[in-house]
Amino acid sequence: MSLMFVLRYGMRKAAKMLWREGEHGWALTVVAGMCTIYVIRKVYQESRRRRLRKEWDGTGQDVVLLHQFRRGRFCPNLSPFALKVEAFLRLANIKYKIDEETPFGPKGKCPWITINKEDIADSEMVLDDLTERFSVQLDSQLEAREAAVVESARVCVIAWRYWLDGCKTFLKTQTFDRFLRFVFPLFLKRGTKNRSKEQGLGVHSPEEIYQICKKDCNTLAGILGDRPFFGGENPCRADCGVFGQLAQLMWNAPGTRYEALLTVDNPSLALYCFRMKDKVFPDWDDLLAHPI
Ligand SMILES: N[C@@H](CCC(=O)N[C@@H](CS)C(=O)NCC(=O)O)C(=O)O
Repeated sequence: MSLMFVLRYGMRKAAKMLWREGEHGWALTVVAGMCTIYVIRKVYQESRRRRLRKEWDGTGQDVVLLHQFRRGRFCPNLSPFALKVEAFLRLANIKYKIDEETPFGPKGKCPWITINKEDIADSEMVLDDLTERFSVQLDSQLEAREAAVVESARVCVIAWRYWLDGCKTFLKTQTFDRFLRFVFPLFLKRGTKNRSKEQGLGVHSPEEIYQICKKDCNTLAGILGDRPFFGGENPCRADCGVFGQLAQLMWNAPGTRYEALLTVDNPSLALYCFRMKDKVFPDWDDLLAHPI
């Protein structure tokens, strides 16, 4: 007796039983409805996955597809890591395109890239890969000790995130349609509170986070000194990471004491941000999203 026969026989028997017991008709309808929704959802997901894969893979040989959040109103990206990758692509003269439809990648984080049909997640791993793949020489002017000091600036991750203030600045600096503008505050506050605890920063009080951030800014200002860029006369790879972080304070925290950490307490860092903006993103204003 073949397996198919057993399955078909079992299914026919089960269907007969359910239909015979009329009072269970509604239950059958619900189950059948749920199964249909499940199948439609699966089919939709699969066809979307295939469509996207085709698009990503068709980006072009040696052209990077950078998957990131949509443009912000005052800064091209609210992800410091995405801004870092984009700055690197520009400094290294690597051709790239932007995808805003799928900002979260294989590791569940933004940004990530696709290059020559390969997906790479985590900004630092992206930069490692691209440096090797395209023989990028952004750090060639640095001596060993200088390179180590600059790297310490890069790992000095600024303790500010767009979700730290219950998403107030997030809503102010990003663009959404009316529906999302209404819905986001309802869900984001709670969601981001939990995420921030998992990430680590959320266990500190707002004052403690501010103090951590202040200390980091002072350290960065000390490392920069009176040089135009962390790499010296020209930006190096670490400048991309530092700029990605500082740009969030400079442009994505308007009117807050975090912005003042640069504009008032460490003007050398504010000037640095403008210098990087002019050098790497001369089209900054064109990239910005405008209120919907
Ligand atoms: N180490 C990662 C960090 C990326 C990251 O944390 N991205 C944030 C956006 S700024 C994110 O995707 N957060 C979403 C989440 O954690 O669920 C990198 O350098 O790319």
